This record gives sequence, C-alpha cells and structure tokens, in this order.
Amino acid sequence: MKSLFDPVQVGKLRLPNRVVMAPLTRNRAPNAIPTPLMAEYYAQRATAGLLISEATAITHQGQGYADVPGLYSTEQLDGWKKVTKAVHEGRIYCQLWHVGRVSHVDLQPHAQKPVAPSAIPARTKTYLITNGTGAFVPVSEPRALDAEELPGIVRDFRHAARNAISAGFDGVEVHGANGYLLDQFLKTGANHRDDAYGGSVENRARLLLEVMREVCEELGPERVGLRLSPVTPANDIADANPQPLFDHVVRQLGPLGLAYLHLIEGSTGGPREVEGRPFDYQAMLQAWRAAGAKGAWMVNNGYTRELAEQALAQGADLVAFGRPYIANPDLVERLRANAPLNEVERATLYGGGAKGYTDYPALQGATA
Ligand code: 8OZ
Repeated sequence: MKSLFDPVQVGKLRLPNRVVMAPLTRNRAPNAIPTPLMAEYYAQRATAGLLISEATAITHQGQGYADVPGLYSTEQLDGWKKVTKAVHEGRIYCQLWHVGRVSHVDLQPHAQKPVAPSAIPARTKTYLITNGTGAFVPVSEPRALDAEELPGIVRDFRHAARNAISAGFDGVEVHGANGYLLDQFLKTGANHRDDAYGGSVENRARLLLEVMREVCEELGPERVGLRLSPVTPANDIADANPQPLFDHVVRQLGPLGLAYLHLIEGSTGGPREVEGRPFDYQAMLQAWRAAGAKGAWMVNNGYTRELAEQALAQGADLVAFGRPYIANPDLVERLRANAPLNEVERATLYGGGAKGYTDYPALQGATA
C-alpha cells in the first residue's frame, strides 16, 4: 500500500513524500517581479514533496491578472532566483502560463486586445489593481490568433521553460487547464477555428501537443509536467465531448515520457462532480498508461488525507493540495499527525502583503 508519506521518484527528483503544493495565484508580484516575501512563503512550504509555483506568465501577452509574476525579463528571473534559492533543499517546478482570452487590455502590451483561438469573449472576470485598490472586472473582448502566430506561442513556451531552469527551478508544469489559452484551443466552447487548429479533436489538441513536444525537447521530458482540467467550468470554458478529446490527448502524450500529469477533477476549487459533465478519470489514466506513460499521475481538487489515501490506492501517485497549503505551511506535518488544519481567510487570497500569506502559523513546536 502506498502512503502519502512514502518517498517517490518523479522525473529527475526523489520526492520525500507524495504531498504536492498546487499552483496558487496570490497576486503579490508588483510589475510581475517575484519578491523576497514570495521567497519566504515558498520556503515555509518546502517540506512538500513538490512545490508548484503560482501560474507564471511566459510573455507580456500571456498576462491576465494584476501582480502575477512573469518569466520573461531579467528582473523577473532574478526575483525567481531568490525564491528557488530560499526553497533550498525543497523541490520546485514553475507553472508556465498563457491566459489567452482571460485578460484585459490594461494588462496587454500596447493595450491591445487579448488573444484567443476565436474572437469569442469569456463570460468571466479578471483582477486589476488601480491605485492600490484591487477589483474584479470583466475580461476584454479577444481577437483570434492568426495561424502564422502560433509557432511564436510555441517558441514562447519553450523559451520560458529554459528561463525557468536558469532561474533555478527543477522543472516546469505547462498550464493546460482552467480555461486559459491551451484549454481554449482544446475545447469547442472557445475554439471555432476552421484551420488545422480547430474542428476535429486532433486539430484542437494540436497546439497543446506542439507546446509539450517543444518544451520536452528543450528540457528533457523528465523535467516537464502538464496540468489538465477536462470538465471544469472555470473561466467560462466547456467542451461538447471531453472524454474522447482527453483520450486523444493522453494517447499522444504517453510516448513523450512526461514527469507527471496533473488532473483537476471536477470544478476547479469547487465540486468534484460537475452537473451535466460526467468524466471517467480512471479511463483517462488507463489510456495514458496504455500509451506507454511511466510518469506520475497527480490528482487535485478538494482532497483530505482520507480521500488522498483512497486515490493512492486507486492508481494516483501524487496528491496536490491547494487551499490547505495557503493556510498551512506545514501541511505535510499536519497531515502526518492528523492534526487540525488552519482555515483560509478569503479576504487576503489575492493581493496585499504578509497578512494572510506568510503569517499562517505552523503547529506548536513543529519543525516544518
Ligand atoms: C485564481 C485566480 C486567478 C488565476 C487558475 C491561475 O485558475 C489560475 C487562477 C486562479 O489556474
């Protein structure tokens, strides 16, 4: 029987346990530059088997929220170097992000329209900070990317992956989930293209697979993971028939040799079952394995210690915890001791400083 507290090999890394800190957007990087406070926050959580950074924009065009970090300037890389150094003996991957249509002209280069597979606005909000005050505002109307622009996007992912390694990360997780650019290409609700990147399942999966192949070529697949969310409604995303879509995606990914695949089960940060959107994750796992995948299967969304142990018994290798990690820097130690967890304070989730960020207490006497 696997336990959450067993060591496990993931790509190049030997993880001391199977507890993963999920990527968590916290909007505390003014001008997209990681700060010393962020270094302290990640270092506090470094007993996780693996830390995954908050979503990090691969380019200015990939930005969609105020004060989220980037990975495309020297200052940003210098900021990240302090984070990876502070994490020290911990292990940390960087999540590579292009938001696509989930953005606002105020956040885009030259106040241009955000880009998307098709010019279909998402009925969702983003987060802007104006004169120090944060607010959720509707996203801007996007423009459809020309096919000629897509090789540039693939290159941007590859370049950001290289930057992540130069900044001291152990690997990268490509953000293919939650209604952002790669998920927009995958799904019928956002992709109405009639070229080689729209229409059939094969065409809609093309951009994601091109990105994955390029990033694997750049770093070696043992330093690359991918996050997917087959049925989440996050950011107004939907697909008419997700099971065959993700079946195709994992069959194509199988031979690549990824370090891991990270699945958000159900609605991101919400119910694990989405009404009207049934999905068989076990079938997806079997299809990935049948295609030759040896990487780790990481599950996420609403896990408790008990649910996590059940998932491990059913074929999962790693369990990612999101909100519990915001409020519990020593989550591994608490889960191990079956100790109570601190509750998350909602008001301090996005933006601000140390309050609700680095001031959540560890267990009394714990050496986290
Ligand atoms: C919450 C707020 C803003 C962004 C995601 C990167 O859902 C995010 C995100 C979450 O993947």
